[in-house]
Amino acid sequence: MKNSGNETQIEQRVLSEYDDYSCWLQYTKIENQEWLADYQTLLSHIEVLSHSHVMESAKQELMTAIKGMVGSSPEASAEIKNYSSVVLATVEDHPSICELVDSQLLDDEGYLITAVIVDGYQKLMLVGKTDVGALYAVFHLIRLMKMEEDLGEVRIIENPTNQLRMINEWDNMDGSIERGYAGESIYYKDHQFIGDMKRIKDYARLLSSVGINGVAINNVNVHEVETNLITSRFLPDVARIAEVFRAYGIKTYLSANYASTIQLGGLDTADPLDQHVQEWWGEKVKEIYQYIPDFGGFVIKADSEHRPGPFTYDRNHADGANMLARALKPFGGIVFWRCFVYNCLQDWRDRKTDRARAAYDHFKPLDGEFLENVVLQIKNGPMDFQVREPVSPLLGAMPNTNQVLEFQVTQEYTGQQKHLCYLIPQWKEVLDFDTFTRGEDSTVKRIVSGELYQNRLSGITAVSNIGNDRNWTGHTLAQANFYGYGRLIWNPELTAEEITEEWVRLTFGNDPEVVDTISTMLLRSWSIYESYTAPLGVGWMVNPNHHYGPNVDGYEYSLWGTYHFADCHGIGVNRTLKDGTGYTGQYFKENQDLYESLETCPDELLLFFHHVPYTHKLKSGVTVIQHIYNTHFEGVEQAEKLVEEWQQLAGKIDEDRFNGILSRLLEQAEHSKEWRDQINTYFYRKSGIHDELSREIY
Ligand code: GCW
Repeated sequence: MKNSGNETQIEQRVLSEYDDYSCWLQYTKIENQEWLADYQTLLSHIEVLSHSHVMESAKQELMTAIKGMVGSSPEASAEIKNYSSVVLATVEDHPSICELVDSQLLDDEGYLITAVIVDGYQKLMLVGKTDVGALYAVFHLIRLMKMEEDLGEVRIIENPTNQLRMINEWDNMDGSIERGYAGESIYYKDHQFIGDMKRIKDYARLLSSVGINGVAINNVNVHEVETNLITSRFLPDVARIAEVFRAYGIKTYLSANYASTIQLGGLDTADPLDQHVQEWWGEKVKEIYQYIPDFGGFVIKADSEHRPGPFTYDRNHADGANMLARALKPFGGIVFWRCFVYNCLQDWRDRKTDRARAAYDHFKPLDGEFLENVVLQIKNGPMDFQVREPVSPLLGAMPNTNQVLEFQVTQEYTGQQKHLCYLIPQWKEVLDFDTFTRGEDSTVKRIVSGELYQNRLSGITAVSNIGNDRNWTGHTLAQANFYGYGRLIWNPELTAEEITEEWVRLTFGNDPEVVDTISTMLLRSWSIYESYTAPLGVGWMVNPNHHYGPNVDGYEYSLWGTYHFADCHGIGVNRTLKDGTGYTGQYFKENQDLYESLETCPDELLLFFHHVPYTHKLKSGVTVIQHIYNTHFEGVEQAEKLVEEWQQLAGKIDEDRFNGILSRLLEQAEHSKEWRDQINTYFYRKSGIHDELSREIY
C-alpha cells in the first residue's frame, strides 16, 4: 500500500531520481532530517590542501556527492579557514596534520578519517598518505554519508590489504567482449577507439570508489588488430585512457601478444633467448613509456588455448616471462604471466592426463626462477571458474615467486548475468581456505596479500563483468559482484554480509525491508544456482562454446579435458593418489588427506575428486542420485521464490530497475526448469533409479 497524497509524490520523486548508470554512486537528498541538519554546517565548506590530478578528482567527487545529498554546493578553498569544514589533505600538507596520525600507520594508499576541533571549529579531516589515499577517504566518507552514519566522533584508519587490485577486461577491438554479458566494449568499436572519455571517466570513478588500482584494457586473447595496441597506431589512444585512469589512482596495463616480434617486428622468431627478440622488446617498451610514463605493464596468456608462447622454442615459462620482465624493469613495469596452461587437445579415453593438474605441473618446478617484476596469475580453481571447484593447489606452492589470484567477476559459468549469482560468498571461501603451506593458518588471503612469503608483488585480479549497457552489468544485481569484488580485495576480513548490506544501501537506499530482502536474495543466490546446475563439484555440463544452459554431455567427448565420466554405474573423476590422476597429491598433507579419502572429502566436492556409484551415500545421509534429484527440484523452487521475494518490493524500487530485475529473475526461474529437467532425466536414464519422492522426471 502506498502512502497518501503528498508523501507519495515525494517518494515517487526520490525513486525516479535513481539511475542505474550511477550504480552505488548515486546521490539523492538525505531523507533523515536530523542527520541533514547535523551535517549541513560541516559539509558547507571543503578545504583542499594540495594540488594534483588525483586531488582534483577527490575534490570533485566530494563536491558532487555533497551537492546531491545535502542539496547545495560546498564552498571550496585551498587553506584551512575558520569554518567548520571537510579538509582534504595528504600527511605532508600541513604541520598540524602530522600530529593527527603517525604516518607510519599509513601505507602509500592508506588514509585517516577523523573528526577534530580546530580553534573551536569542527573539522572532518580526510588525510591520505598520498593523494590517492585522500581520494579513497572521500569515497569512504561518501559511503558513511549515504548510510547515514554518525560522523561526530569518527576515527578510521584504513590500508588496503592487497597491493595489486586489478581488473582484466576481455574486450576486443571489434567491440565485442569475450565472455561479456552486458553489451559491447566501452573502449572499442570497429577496430578503433571510441573515445567516449566521459564513459571511461565514469568507469574510473566506479573502480576507484572500491579501491581498484589497475586495469588491463584488452582481452588476454590478443588477436591481430589488438596486437597493434603497443604500436604508434594506437598508443596515443591508450595514453588518453591512461590519463583518465591516472586521475583516479588507476594504472593502465595491456595484454600483449607473446609473438609480437613476429607479427609486428618482422622477426622470424619469438624465442625468448634470442638476442634480437630481447632487443626488440627493449625498444618496444621504451616506446610505450614515452606515451605512458606510468604504464603498468603486460598481461600475458602464453602457450594456452592455442596462443603462442615459449614452448614453441623449447623454452619454459620463466624464460618467456623474464625476457619481458627485463624489458619492463628499467621503467618499473610488471609482467602478469597467466598460469592457465593445459593440454586442450585431450582424448576422453585418456584417464591419466588431468587438466586440473596442469598449472601446478607446469609452474611449480619453476619456483624461484622468475624475476622480481614477474607475477604469476593463478585462477582460483584448477579448472576454469566453475560454480564449485577446489582451490588451486598452486596457490601457496611457490614460496619464491610473486603471485596474484584471478577471480572471474563476469558470470561465464554462473548464469551469464541472466541468472542471479552473487559470488562474494564463493570468493570468501577461496580466500579463507587454509593451504597449510606453512602449517595452520596459511590461508589463501595471507598468501596473495604477500604476508606469508613477503613477496615483493602480490594481490588479486579478476575478469570484469561490465560492458556498455546503461547499467554496466546487464543484470542490475550483478553490480554487486563488481562492488563486492573491490571491497573484498581491499579488505578480505570484511564479511559477505557487511559487503552486501553496504552495496544494497548505497544502491537502493536505507529502507530496512529493501535492505533485508535484497541482501538475503543475494546471499542465497550462489547456492541456489549451484543446486539446479552441475552437482557435487563435477562442473561443466554446459553447452559448448557459449557456455550457457544445460548440456550434460556437451563437453564429455571433446578435447578440452573437462569430463564427468558418468555411465550407468556412477559418476565423477577419480583424482586420488591411490588409483586416480594423483591430483590430490598437489595439496599439502592436511588437504591431501581430506580430499583423498571418500570418508572425509566434503560432499560439495565429492565428484571432483572421486568416481562413485549413484548409490553412494553422502555425509548428508542421502545417495548421490537422490541428492541430484533433490537439489534440482529444490533449486527451481528457490529460483521461483526469488521472483516472489522481489515482487514484494513493488513500489519501493523505481520502476526501471524493478522491472529490469524482475524480467531477469523470471527468465532465471524459467531457465532453471530446463536445467532441472535435463539433468534429472539424464541421470534417471543412466542410473535407472527412481526418485524416492516420485516427482516428475521426463
Ligand atoms: O575458459 C576460458 C574462457 C575463455 C578465456 C579463457 C582464459 C579469455 O572460456 O573465454 O579466454 O578461459 O581465461 O584465458
